[in-house]
Amino acid sequence: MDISPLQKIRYQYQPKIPAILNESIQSIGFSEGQKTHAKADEEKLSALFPNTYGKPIVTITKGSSEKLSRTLTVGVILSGGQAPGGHNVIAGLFDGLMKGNTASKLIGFKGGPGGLVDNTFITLDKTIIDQYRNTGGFDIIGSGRTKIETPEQFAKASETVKKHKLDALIVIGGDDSNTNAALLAEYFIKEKIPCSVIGVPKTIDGDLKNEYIETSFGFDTATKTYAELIGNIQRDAASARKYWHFIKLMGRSASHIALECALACRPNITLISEEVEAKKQTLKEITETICSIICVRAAQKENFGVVLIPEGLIEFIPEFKTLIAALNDLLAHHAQELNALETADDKILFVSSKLDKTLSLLYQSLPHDIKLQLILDRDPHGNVQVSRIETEKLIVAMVEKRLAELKSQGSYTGSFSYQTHFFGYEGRCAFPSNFDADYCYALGMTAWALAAQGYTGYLSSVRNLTKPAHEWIAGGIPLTMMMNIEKRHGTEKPVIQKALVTLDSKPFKTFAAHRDKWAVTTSYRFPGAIQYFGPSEIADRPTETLLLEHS
Ligand code: FBP
Repeated sequence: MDISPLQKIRYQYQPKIPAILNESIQSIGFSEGQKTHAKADEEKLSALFPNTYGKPIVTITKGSSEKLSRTLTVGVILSGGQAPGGHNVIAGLFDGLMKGNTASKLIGFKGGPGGLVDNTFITLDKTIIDQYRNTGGFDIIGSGRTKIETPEQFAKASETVKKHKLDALIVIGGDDSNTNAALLAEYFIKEKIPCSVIGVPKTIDGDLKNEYIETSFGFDTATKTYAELIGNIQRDAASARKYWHFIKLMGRSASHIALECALACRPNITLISEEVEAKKQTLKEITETICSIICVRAAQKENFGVVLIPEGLIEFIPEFKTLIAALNDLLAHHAQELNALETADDKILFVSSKLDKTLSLLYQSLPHDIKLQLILDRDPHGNVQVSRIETEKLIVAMVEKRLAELKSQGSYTGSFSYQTHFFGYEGRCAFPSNFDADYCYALGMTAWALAAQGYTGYLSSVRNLTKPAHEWIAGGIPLTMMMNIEKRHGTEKPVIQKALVTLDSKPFKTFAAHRDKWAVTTSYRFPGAIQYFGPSEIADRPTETLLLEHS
């Protein structure tokens, strides 16, 4: 592998970790809290998870445990979308295993959960791990979105576990993948397979969080990467003064990424899906809001600006939510008929004929590309692939149309030229920021400690994250505590609840308090590139979201 100068220097970076994880193996112990409860659907969940429901929260403390020095064979899976820091989770896990007992072994299943089902793996030794320390990407073993759900898949996964005599399986994933981890933990106990399952909270979307999981890893680096790009575009917009830039940002459901970028960059307009849903805003109303700001700025001779659009927006606009739910049902029940149709127009016609009148009219009113994007296959977890729906173009089309009307009425005198962008994949494999490099390494080591102690059905947790790393608190949170029952593919399933942006949260309130000013005055901030070296207040600074949430 040809190595860039930055990569070479980053190899030498030693992640900062909670003080307890730096202790000698003889001084590490565990303390357990009260029995836990899910926030919703408690009865159904305790019936579905008779062995793992309600376990206590675990904190790693000073103490002792003979189990930590066990020789272990551990499997690891990277699951779902890439997020910066995944390699450091594996490095932390590996170093933890070696700290416990140098005879321990780490197996990496290739290509996500599918690798466990099919038993495709590599043994991860020091030589391999050292090539990936502090680097972005998931390429050490690859990732995938296979959902382990059929009895055959569970049986095959168990065969793999037995074949390798795995003591533990570490699932590095988002809400869906950790739901899988919870199901596997329960299944292994039921089948008397002595293998712990520990999850690690990953997703750039930032929606796998709660009181004990302060953030998912990757959110920090991804948002800083997007914020750099947005800042650059803002400077370009303010220099050229001729374009409105419409930027769609990743984040399948929650708008945490858009909100964080708004706080970091102060663009003119940021749409927050959760607010759109709460206020039941229609696409027409959203268009009207954007156009009114464009008009005010045009009157100031500022025919430029920046609009941030969360990629999940479309699912939160009430009329589209209903349409997407109907399309989901339709795709679940008529997939074969639809796939058999050859042309795009035939597919659109077929779908229109199956929808009720109101939804059919809405569907037909959409631009041709959006119609097709809305009926693309769902991912294996039943999610609409919002990264493939060009919401930014839909919004621009609506805005352009409305501005033309306003112009003809004499209430808009500006000129409207636009550019559209989508920032998503650009941020998912960046070199992890110091924050993510440290956090991920600590999460990996914590996963080792929990697994060595024999805990199962837990999510690795490192908190107190706005403090210096040595003050971080490591432990485990029962996965069932974060679950509820939701309808997926038309059937009720236990899933980890997504943490959406809440309108009474400090990050949202801070944004809401400033947005009117940011809309009309050009108040841009230019965050610049991620800094890996230099003063800690810059190089180790967490996100604005985390700082506000813990201020
Ligand atoms: P995870 O939830 O698996 O972390 O993935 C998040 C994400 O990056 C979303 O932001 C995006 O919508 C989606 O993955 C894209 O999926 P894919 O990588 O399959 O195109």
